[in-house]
Amino acid sequence: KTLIIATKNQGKAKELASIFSEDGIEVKTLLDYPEIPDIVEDGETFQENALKKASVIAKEFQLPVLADDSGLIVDALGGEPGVYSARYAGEGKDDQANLEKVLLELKGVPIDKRTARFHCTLALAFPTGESHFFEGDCEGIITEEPKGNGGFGYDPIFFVPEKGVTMAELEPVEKNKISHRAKAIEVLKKNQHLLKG
Ligand code: ITT
Ligand code: NA
Repeated sequence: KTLIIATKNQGKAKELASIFSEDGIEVKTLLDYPEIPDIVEDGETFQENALKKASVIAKEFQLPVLADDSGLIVDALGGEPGVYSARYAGEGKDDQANLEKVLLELKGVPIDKRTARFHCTLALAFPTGESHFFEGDCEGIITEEPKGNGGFGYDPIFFVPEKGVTMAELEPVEKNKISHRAKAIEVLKKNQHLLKG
């Protein structure tokens, strides 16, 4: 059984493949179809962007398609970078530049005001136009320095209180138990019937 996921993000693709493999579901992503052009993410919400990615590819493949729109929400920054998480430091800048910008913006902000959460919206779209959303969050604190080499994106500056380490210091299997992405997939798995047929 194969599920197509409309992502070109290496880190996401790896985590999604690992989580779905527990249920014997094989994942294909847009990394397997390099000829497909980038989808412009101009929505103002995670749902808008996730739905756009999923529905464009569902129409293209004439199959059900899942998409993941996610990001880091920092309370002291009024919710930024939020839906702009992938391009916070500017178009074409990498994950390192994005996390450095968050650290710079938070310079001098005390630990108790550095609360944040990762959010994940999954959209499941069908060629008919039918669609469903599944969401997950993971609470944390933004550190003052990056730590750890695991995961991707903002993981090195995201401290997970119940684990006592950053998301990037967790083993992949540990991250995949507690992450926003894992939680959103848990909700999807409670609606397994949507994946049948
Ligand atoms: P696709 O649209 O191709 O899926 P993307 O990287 O553009 O890939 P988003 O638009 O959803 O994805 O942006 C999400 C950004 O939020 C991503 O680039 C990371 O910087 C960050 N992010 C999402 N999930 C994360 C995680 O588990 N750990 C760390 N950072 C994460
Ligand atoms: Na994107």
